[in-house]
Amino acid sequence: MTKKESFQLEFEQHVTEGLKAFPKFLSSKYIYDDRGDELFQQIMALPEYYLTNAEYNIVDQYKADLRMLFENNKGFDLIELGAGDGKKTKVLLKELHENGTNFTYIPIDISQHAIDDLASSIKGTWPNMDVQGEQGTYFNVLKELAKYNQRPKAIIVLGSNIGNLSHDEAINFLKQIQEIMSPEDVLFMGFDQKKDPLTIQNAYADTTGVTQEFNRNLLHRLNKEMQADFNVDQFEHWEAYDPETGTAKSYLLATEACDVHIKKLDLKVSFNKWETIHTEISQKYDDQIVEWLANQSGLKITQIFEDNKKLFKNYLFKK
Ligand code: AVJ
Repeated sequence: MTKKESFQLEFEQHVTEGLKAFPKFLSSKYIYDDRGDELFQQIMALPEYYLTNAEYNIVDQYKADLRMLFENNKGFDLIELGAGDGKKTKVLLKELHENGTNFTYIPIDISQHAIDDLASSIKGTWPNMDVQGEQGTYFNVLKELAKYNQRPKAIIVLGSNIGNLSHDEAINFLKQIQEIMSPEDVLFMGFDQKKDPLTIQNAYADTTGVTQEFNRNLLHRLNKEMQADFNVDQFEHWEAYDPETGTAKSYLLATEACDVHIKKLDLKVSFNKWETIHTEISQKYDDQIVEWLANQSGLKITQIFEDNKKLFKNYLFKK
């Protein structure tokens, strides 16, 4: 089975499980096809979506420190999980390039389209940069990453992408990273911070409706790829941030009772009026939670970086 086929099979199994369950769920990782990537780009450009600018500020402010932390006389592999469009990483790539640093950039993303775009835009800017993109989900790719063991690694995970995972899943993810790290390797990861709940709520319930389209893209994908007959307009985006747990949850809400047929899965699904499909969590953190996650996964926090508006933090971990 090709990578693509096994991914599709996983997707189909997930949809069957998630839509038969009560309450229903679908994972946000399946939002990201070409259209989903494009919608996420639009989200990142929203004034309400403060995360991207905040982390950009951190990388820009501390790029020289990061270069010195990552640099190594043997050269190093810069592995990025969930690279996306690489907007923030390019600041770091520029810094490394201008200082003649010896490294290979290995961007990994669930979207092949994102990887191809990123690789070609880097080739355009820095023709001699060594770039080896790979398509895959974090968990599948982490297994393959063990092969990068010839020289030190700097593993980076930006955007608070870890926030899409429950704490248990996050610990599992961090443990898998920890297992492929050598004592000299570093992990640099972004964690969006707890803050005024309204700021968070607004970041995920924008007034332009882009986030709604992003969330609805899951249903468009089921219509396209699994011959489903969702009337997508009948599903509304709903966002709920709980400041106690720090979890922002996204839902698709059926505004009318309806029956949906997913032909490819031979599955009929009924929705009551106001029934939900839970689609995403975007977890918010503080130092205590991150320390606990690190502890649970055998990692140590060695440095903390914060943006100028104190909205977001990046943590440096070692084994
Ligand atoms: C890409 C997972 C970091 O949860 O903030 C943005 C995705 N969802 N708006 C996030 C997202 C709705 C984003 N991450």
